Amino acid sequence: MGKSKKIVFFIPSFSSIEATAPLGLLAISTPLLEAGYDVRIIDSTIAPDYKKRVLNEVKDALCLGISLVTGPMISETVEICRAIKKWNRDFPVILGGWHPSLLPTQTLEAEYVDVIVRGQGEESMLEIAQRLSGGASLDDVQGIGFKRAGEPHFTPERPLKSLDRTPRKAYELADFDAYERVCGRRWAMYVSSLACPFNCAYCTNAGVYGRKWNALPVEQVVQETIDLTRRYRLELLWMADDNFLVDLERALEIAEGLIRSGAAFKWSVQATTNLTARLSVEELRLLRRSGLHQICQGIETASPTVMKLMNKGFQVLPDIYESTARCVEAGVIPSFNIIFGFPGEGPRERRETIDFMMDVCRRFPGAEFWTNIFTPYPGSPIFHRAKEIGIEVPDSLEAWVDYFPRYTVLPWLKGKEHQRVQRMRDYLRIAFDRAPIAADRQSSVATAIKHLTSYPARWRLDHDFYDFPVELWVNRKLRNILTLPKPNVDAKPLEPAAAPSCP
Ligand code: B12
Ligand code: SF4
Repeated sequence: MGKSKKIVFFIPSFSSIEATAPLGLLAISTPLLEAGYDVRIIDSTIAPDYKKRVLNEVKDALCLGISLVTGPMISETVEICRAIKKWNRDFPVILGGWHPSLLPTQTLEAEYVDVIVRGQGEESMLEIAQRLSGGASLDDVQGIGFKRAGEPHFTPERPLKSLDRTPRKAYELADFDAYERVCGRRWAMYVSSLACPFNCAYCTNAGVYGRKWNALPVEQVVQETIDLTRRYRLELLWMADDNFLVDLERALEIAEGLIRSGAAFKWSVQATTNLTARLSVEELRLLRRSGLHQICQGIETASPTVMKLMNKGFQVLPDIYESTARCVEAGVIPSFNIIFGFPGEGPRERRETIDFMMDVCRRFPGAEFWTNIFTPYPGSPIFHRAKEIGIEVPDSLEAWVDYFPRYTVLPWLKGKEHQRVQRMRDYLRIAFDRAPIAADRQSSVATAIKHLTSYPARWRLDHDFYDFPVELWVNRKLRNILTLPKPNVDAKPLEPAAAPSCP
């Protein structure tokens, strides 16, 4: 009997209601589909009975592939791998994505992992499938690790391919109805460029995609995004590019192309503050007319000392004020990320950041901030100093399960001070309005209460006073009582359906 041409992919839940199709798996599916493989994707975010589904689908399959990043996704990964090996210890299990790419040796050491793929997976996964189909050795597949007689064996690195040389993503495998039921909004991610020329100390990107920014041609982006949004009736595209604005002219040409083609969807991008600051009001208006509604920018800190430690020398704070004013004038939401607790940040530096945030939000209603506590991810430049800064590096795949959020409590930010920062972040959440991608399921009463408590929250943030947090208590209670129920979600099995034609 010939080997099966069915490949099963699993993606563990991101534990996020900002649910949409997993691009990594859609990317590696295309070459397989083109080569005649039958691909099934099971996403635990939309399939509560994911374990049963996986075990059912693998029965007549060639192999199972799992996509994961560092953190909670590892929990379901291990659960599924163990279940597979209990059913059939010889069934091939392949792990790909950011975590296996950044920690290949340790990931492959797990007894239930047979193959790991480092970096881009389109060609590697196809070649693995072909070798498994033909019963051949994996020796000549670049960029992977596998076990031979139980011992880990790694092949030479696969050279990075520029984005324009990678295949389209198999969006037709995604069940957008199910994602919409979880998220309340119908949206997708799209990648128009790869890599980022900068090298922030906390960022893992250079470790996988290098620093050579490269992009798809303007015409392709315009045509694909319009086709995608019409075909799947998507209201929003979130560009997962690390730094969309590296080539300003290209960004403006995309906007012109979208307007010319009558695009009717919203889109948002991520870009550094210095590149956003190059846009004039007219250029921002052009982008707005094409549907751009938000530019997400990683300020991360407003302390010059911490900025230097983060290797963010390219960031100029006064420029951020000016570009925020221009964004607001043009109707594009300036959305900012902040990281608290980077090594070297003390109460004084933190205060500089809070003052900056409060000032920006007051001067430019509509600007929004999202805060995090620093987690040192493997592959980031600062991770090389993990031991020195007191981070205990997990010694097995499973030990990374709770790395995030465990390492939001840091050796230099713990106990009362950590509690204080968390409480301050809670006050920042209610002090100013922000709009998540997922539809707001709060009732109008809860929203009104949140709005009322925003005033005392601002006073507290101004005075650095977070004791007796009654407003937080009120908000939490109300959210529990008044938040509208989330629908029960289950997806139809994702089968390789023929892509519907564009209207
Ligand atoms: C979109 C995104 C999200 C979305 C995901 C939505 C969704 N439905 O997928 C959301 C907002 C939910 C999210 C959450 C988080 N994210 Co995120 N996210 C991204 C982002 C911007 C894009 C990912 C993407 O789709 N890329 C496009 C696809 C095509 O590329 P790819 O994923 O790299 O896939 C390729 C290869 O990796 C490989 N591959 C991938 N999977 C597989 C599987 C197999 C079997 C094989 C063979 C190959 C393979 O082949 C693919 C094609 O070449 C990346 C940054 C980036 N530049 O990629 C960060 C990133 C992946 N996220 C990251 C992090 C840290 C998080 C959070 C932990 C953040 C947080 N503190 O909350 C959470 C995770 C929470 C959790 N529960 O685990 C880190 C991961 C670092 C790490 N060491 O793992 C990244 C790299 C950002 C960064 N620069 O640090 N994220
Ligand atoms: S600008 Fe963003 S993507 Fe680029 S290195 Fe810094 S954090 Fe990473």
